[in-house]
Amino acid sequence: DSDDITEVQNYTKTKYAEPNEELFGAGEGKNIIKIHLESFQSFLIDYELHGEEVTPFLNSLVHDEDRDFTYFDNFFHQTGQGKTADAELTTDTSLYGLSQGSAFSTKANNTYQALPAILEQQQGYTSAVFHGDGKSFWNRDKVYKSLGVNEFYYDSYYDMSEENVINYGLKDKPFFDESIPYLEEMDQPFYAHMMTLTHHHPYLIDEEDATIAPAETGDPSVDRYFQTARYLDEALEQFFKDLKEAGLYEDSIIMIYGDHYGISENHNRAMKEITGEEITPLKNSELQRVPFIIRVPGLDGQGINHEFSSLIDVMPTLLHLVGIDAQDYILFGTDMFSENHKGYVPFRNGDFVTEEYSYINGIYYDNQSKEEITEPTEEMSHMKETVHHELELSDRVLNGDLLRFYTPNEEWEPVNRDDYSYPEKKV
Ligand code: GP9
Ligand code: MN
Repeated sequence: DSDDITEVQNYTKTKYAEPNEELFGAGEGKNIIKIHLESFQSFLIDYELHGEEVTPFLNSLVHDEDRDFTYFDNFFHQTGQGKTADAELTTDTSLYGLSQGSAFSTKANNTYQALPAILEQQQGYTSAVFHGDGKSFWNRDKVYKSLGVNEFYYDSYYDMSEENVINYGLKDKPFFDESIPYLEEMDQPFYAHMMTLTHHHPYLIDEEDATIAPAETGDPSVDRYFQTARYLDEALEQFFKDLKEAGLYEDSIIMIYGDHYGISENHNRAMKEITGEEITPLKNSELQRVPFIIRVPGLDGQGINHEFSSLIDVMPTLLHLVGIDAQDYILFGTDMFSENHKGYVPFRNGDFVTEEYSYINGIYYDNQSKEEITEPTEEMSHMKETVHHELELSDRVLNGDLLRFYTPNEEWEPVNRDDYSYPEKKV
């Protein structure tokens, strides 16, 4: 009830990190193009296979001489069973996914105070999601109404003929290519969420799309993982060219993130070959890094930023960049550019990592020495309690539909689901 929301509110208010003054509002009025790299883990960045870079284009953004981009190399995903859907939920609401099942499936009709709705109400943004799969996968057509997503471009908006499709749906190259005209038509400023799909387990790829030989571990999905990553990298490079040609690049915040791991613990033998290291529980947690890369027009990038950060931090970071104070909202993350950003990363199962140490399966490890910490400090156990409390509060918000009882500010209007519909494309 409303007492519960007060407790949550007290917690998130205390956690709040005030914006970095230089960056607050630096992207005001700019389009936001948020690019979801399916199943993309950070170990792919700069990885060389057969003496070749796997993702030369992404690497060029990371090592950008012109310093347009900032790459967070200690950024983690926090998804649970909801996988992609959890990454969507977390980046658009700064809530954690549920410990079991997916909130997209079970909490579609909840009240949310999500990024699309806030951007529209506060700054007149139009929002859209682009994804080359059926509209009801992960219950998206229901959930997006609650998030306030104005338009949803799904399979019926794309040419789904056989040569364009593999695995779950549309290949990334035609996906980006066919999305450009829709982006051009959108009212600006817009918030566009581009969700790729080809780099998804079991990493199927047609021969003509494979431009790097598979790895040679003998584990087929690990071996192909590099081929679909290369394909995604090429698709992205072309998309950047097309955005520039359409005049949509310069004036847009471009944000790229990986949604979750692609190689599970079932592939530890092959991953030992790939990484040259035994996949211990600690090493596995290190592998939960996914890329976060961002460019804000008119602002110099920072090159590589080592701040420990995660999907939960995306929404407050974006809000501050466009000049909306995150303080009004119930958000569990903090602005990654803030001096007071909270650099601990809770995983959905209660494990967590910080810059110095990690807590995995009930054991604390020193990140440097990789050794078990046999006598954890009080600060460490306190951090564990904080993480567990935080996850529990987030669960309470979802399970109790608590945002019903919360009014962020005078301007806030609860989202009316009836205002949204995602009809098939008219032909
Ligand atoms: C399906 C896609 C995959 O549309 O988003 O979801 P995942 O299996 O990664 O959760
Ligand atoms: Mn996914």
